[in-house]
Amino acid sequence: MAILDILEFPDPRLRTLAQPVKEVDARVKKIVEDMFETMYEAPGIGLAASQVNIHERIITIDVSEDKSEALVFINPEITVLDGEMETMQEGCLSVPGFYEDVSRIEHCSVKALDRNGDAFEMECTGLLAVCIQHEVDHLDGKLMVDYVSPLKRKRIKDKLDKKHKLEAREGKR
Ligand code: QAP
Ligand code: CO
Repeated sequence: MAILDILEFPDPRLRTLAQPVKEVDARVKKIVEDMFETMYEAPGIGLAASQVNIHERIITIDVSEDKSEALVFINPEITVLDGEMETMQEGCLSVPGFYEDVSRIEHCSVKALDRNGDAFEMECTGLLAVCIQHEVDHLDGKLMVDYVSPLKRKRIKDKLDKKHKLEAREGKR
């Protein structure tokens, strides 16, 4: 297993449209294992392959308190189950240190392949519903910051640009 580098906003690679996985083979299983290791180490509750510069439609999520509910969604497809919206403060490993209110569908269903390549469907509400929508956005090149005002987005960009310059000077990135 390996811990992967996480791309951070405003890295343009985060805007790449991820491609569907053709076959859930050993290569894909290795990506899933590395994504879990990276996500748990961060620590985070959700990670999309796009965030580790792998532009394939793979998501790992664990919203449990004790890292006991590892979920894998390969080629996920979301269907809306009712029109209710819910606003939640979200964070993102690609936008470290920032937490913003985002409004999303409260109740959805997700069809996907699991880590063995078997199809499943899951109804999602609450934090899981928010998280799966946040991660599918990543696969489509969309970020949490796209939901905030342009002024706020600019402030976040400027602060992260500064952080990245400091890290470059210290040889971290
Ligand atoms: C997406 O985000 C999410 O800023 C997953 O310094 C988050 O795991 C969906 C993290 C909240 C719904 C609600 C963020 C870790 C982790 C940071 C994450 C940070 C360290 C974010
Ligand atoms: Co994110």
